[in-house]
Parts: sequence; structure tokens; C-alpha cells
Amino acid sequence: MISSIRAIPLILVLLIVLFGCPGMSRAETTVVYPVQSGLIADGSCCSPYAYANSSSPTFAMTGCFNDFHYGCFQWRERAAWRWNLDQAVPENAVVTSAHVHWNHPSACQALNVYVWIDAGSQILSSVYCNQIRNNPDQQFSQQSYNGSSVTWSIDESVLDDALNGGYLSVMNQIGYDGQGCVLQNTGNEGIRIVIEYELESCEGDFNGNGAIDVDDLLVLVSNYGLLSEQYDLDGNGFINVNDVLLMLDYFGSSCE
Ligand SMILES: [Ca+2]
Ligand SMILES: [Ca+2]
Repeated sequence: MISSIRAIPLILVLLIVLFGCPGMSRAETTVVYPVQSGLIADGSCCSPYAYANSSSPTFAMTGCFNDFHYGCFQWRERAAWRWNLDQAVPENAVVTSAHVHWNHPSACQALNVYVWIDAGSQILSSVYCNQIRNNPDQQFSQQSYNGSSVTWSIDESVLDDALNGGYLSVMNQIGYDGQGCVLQNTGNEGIRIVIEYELESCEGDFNGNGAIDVDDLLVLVSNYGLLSEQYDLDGNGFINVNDVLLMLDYFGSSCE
């Protein structure tokens, strides 16, 4: 006869076997906001750019086209951000994607957008921004830019460098011939990096087959209510419902 205390995990096992275990993947997402932001601009067209920190909630980025005879037809405002990615994800994380996200308070239409990305440890300065612009680790350009929210994918190798080195910097320019856009700089809708990852874990793989599956769950259940170091997942010395819940969290993941 099955005692009621052991019936609980057995019912869970039955539910998982019958209906699968949706939502039990180990996928995680983290959102990282910049630690430094600023504009690269000056008061006139066609003169050298200079970086200055700014924590303004929005950045108005305009082009420059101030010469009637096309004598000055230059980019004007650029913006730059720097993120601290040290410890952005756990050590056992396997990153599956990383994106720069930004929003415009209202839809932005522009002829050109450029984005330069650098995985470096320097703080933002005029010199560093110029270096990012001239020698980026990754770069995008998009013509016919139009939207209120935009996502740019960060290359895996660039993100790896940034995670190892600690920092990622992004610089952009929007607009041409006087057009421009307002960009949300701070707040939840401000420019941000979204990293998706999975946790590499072999906890719960009791039979060592590289996956946490129903066989492991059955092993756990067969030890339910017993003292055990081997199958104890939460470290309290015995197997109870907390271990079953942890097992459900791990369930379906693989160790590779
Ligand atoms: Ca297993
Ligand atoms: Ca336990």
C-alpha cells in the first residue's frame, strides 16, 4: 500500500509522464542597463566630435545639413553607451542569444542608422568613441530605418569577449540630411542589452546519462522520505517535496 506521503511525488511523476513538463526548461533571461551614456556632438556641423556624459532620459539625435550649397553634409550627433557585463550571467550559463534593444518615444523614420560595438574595458571618452567608430568589433548599418523599437543581435564572439573583459560599448548615429530620431536613453524602455542563456547543470542526473529525465525522477521518488546525501538536491539531508520540486525545475535539461 502506498502511503499518502509517497503518493504526492508519484502523482507528480504520473502528471509529467502523461502531459510532459512544460515550462521546466532552464532558459533564463537577464536585462542589463548601461553604466555610462553620453552624446558625441558639438555645436556646429562638420567639426570634430567630442564625447560628453549625459544621463538625459532621451537623446535627440539629428543629422546635419546646414549648407545651402551642400558644403556641409555630415553626420552630427552620435550617442554611446557602456555596459558592465561582469557577472551579468552565472558562471555555468550558456548564452543562447544577446541583443541590444532600444526604443523611440514615437516611431522614428530615418535614412540611415549605424551601430558600432566594441568589447573593451575603457570608459567612454572622445578618444575611445573614435576608436570604436574606426575599429569596431561588430557593426551594423541599416537604410530606410523606421520603427519605435529596434533590436540588434550581438555576435556570440563579441559577447564572449565582453563577458570575459567585463564591458561592452555601443555607439550609434541616426539620421542624415537633417533627419533624426529621439531615442529613449534611461528607464525600463531605455537602451539595454538582453541576454538569454541556459544553465548548464548536471544536478539531478542520478544515472549519469547526460539528461535529467523521468528515470532520475523515479530514482528520487523511490528515495522519498529517506535520509540520503546522494539524492539530496537542496542539501537538507533527506528527500522531501523540495527535492522533487528542484527535480521538476531541472527536468528536461541536458548536461551538454
Ligand atoms: Ca539521467
Ligand atoms: Ca532534500
